[in-house]
Amino acid sequence: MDNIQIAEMFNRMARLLEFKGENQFKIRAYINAARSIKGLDEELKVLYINRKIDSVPGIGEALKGKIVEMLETGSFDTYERTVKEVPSGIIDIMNIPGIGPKMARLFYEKLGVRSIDELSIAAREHRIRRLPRMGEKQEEKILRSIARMQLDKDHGRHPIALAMEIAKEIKEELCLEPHIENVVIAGSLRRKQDTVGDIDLIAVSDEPEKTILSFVNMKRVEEVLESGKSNGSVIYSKNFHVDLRVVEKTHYGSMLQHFTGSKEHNIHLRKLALLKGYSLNEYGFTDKNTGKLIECNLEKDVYNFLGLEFMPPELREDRGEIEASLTGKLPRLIERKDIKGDLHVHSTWSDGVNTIEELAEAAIQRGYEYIAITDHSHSTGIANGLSEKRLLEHIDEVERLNEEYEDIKILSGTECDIRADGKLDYSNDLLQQLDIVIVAVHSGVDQDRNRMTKRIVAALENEHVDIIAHPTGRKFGKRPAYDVDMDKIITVANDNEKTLEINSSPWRLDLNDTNARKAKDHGVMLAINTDTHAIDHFDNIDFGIDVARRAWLETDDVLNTMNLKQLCSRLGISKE
Ligand code: DGT
Ligand code: CA
Ligand code: CA
Repeated sequence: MDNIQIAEMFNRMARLLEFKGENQFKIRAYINAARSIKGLDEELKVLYINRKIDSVPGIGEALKGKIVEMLETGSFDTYERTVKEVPSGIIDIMNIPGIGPKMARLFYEKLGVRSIDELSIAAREHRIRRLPRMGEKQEEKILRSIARMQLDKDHGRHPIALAMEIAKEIKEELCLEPHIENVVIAGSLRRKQDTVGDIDLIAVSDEPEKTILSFVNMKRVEEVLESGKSNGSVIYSKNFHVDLRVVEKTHYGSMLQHFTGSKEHNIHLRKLALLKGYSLNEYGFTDKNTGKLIECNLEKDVYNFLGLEFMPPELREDRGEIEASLTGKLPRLIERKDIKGDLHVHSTWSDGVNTIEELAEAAIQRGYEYIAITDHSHSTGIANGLSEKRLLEHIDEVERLNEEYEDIKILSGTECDIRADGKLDYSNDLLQQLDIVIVAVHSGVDQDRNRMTKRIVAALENEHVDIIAHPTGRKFGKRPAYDVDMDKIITVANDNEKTLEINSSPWRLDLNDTNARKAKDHGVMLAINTDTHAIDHFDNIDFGIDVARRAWLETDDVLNTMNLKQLCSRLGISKE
């Protein structure tokens, strides 16, 4: 940890204590210490290594102890305990500009508000303005701050698909150098997060300085931020920040593990290590008594040393994976080979660029057992949606093609609009004639939470509906998710045995990992679909699988891992 991070942690602690209404002296001590630390010339890390923490002025003994704890473990015990006493969403609320601990406490005590979501609901229901010292203006200001925060959060982050392309390009360029043995992806990109802040790479080489030179001199580097002995940092084209660490083989496993993160996962691992009497960092385990360093050249050795099974990077978020590993209960994550077909595909009948035949051929090439052709319905007037008459012709055409193809089953389907009032674009009579019915919201996306939730619930309660596509409607860089009560959607989906989609388009990735995990935990099935509009889009399935893996999904959780027979039985399709 560097000085800024340590100071920030003390500031956070002060805010937590203030929220809890603790003693002002205690709170001031943390704030003052944070200020002194920010003013230091030397890094505490360095002082610690040289055993000089005692010489730092303006900080009491107790807080110095906490600094040492942070340097060794990434956190400190009283912080961890305090954080547990405060609902986790409260910390997010205190981070909203203009809202401090006192206001957060007021909202919590008077309105039971425990998260930004709940705060935003309370403001929209005009419950904030009725509180003491609050009013209409404050209420509006809070809503504006929340909206701005949401955009800032996405700002500067890149969709995984773009980051992956850049990372592969860099890897190719660097691997041409004779002194570089390999380049591997780490950080959030290796964990397959849907967006990444920056790209983290590890180069394996015996010549670190030469490797860094190659890195900072790559063709498309626009600015060099750091060029150290074994680490570099650059701005690459398209405004990508890229970090590189050079590592020798002996501690490759330790470095890869550390640099893959997440930070929260690493902090948890370090705690386990400390319990065993070791400190853990990117170089390996250090025995606290003897000072002896144990390097891991394989990543799995880091986990095994702690008595854990190796775990896929997608799980490393400290969302229960370490506990699951300790009890041998890690999920067996879904893989590409488990996918048996694609249930959301557009053809030239609406706004796709390929004919049904071309799509069927491409699906056979991929080894699929089935695809569903789900062209748009007509209400939005865009996307060349099908009228009732054309839909009937579409059904006939699919039936005719099924006679032709032996290697694949083509399901006749629709992506039917859910209108603003929750009604569907086609009559039940018509929907009944289809093999599969996907429904989705494409218009009126600004509806308030209540109406949007009711609208989707109404669609889920229609007996002919099978899947809801891209359930929150978010599009990176364009619009955030609709305001919708996802818990309610999940409950209704479960009651009615409906499937929620993970849309694999890299601009959507919707549901996201946390919502998909929630759906799984409530027994709801998911379908990983590509929403293909051109045969190349079938490849996007990998991005959907990434989300599914981050959501802990196993084959049983995913509709399109079923073989054709199982699928037909689940969808109630009699004709095979
Ligand atoms: P990003 O870039 O915001 O999408 O997310 P990450 O996870 O790639 O974060 P980044 O690039 O800041 O750091 C890469 C990894 O390095 C991170 O996942 C874990 C490790 N790391 C970075 N800072 C810390 C830290 O303060 N403590 C610990 N324990 N690990 C850290
Ligand atoms: Ca990163
Ligand atoms: Ca980084």
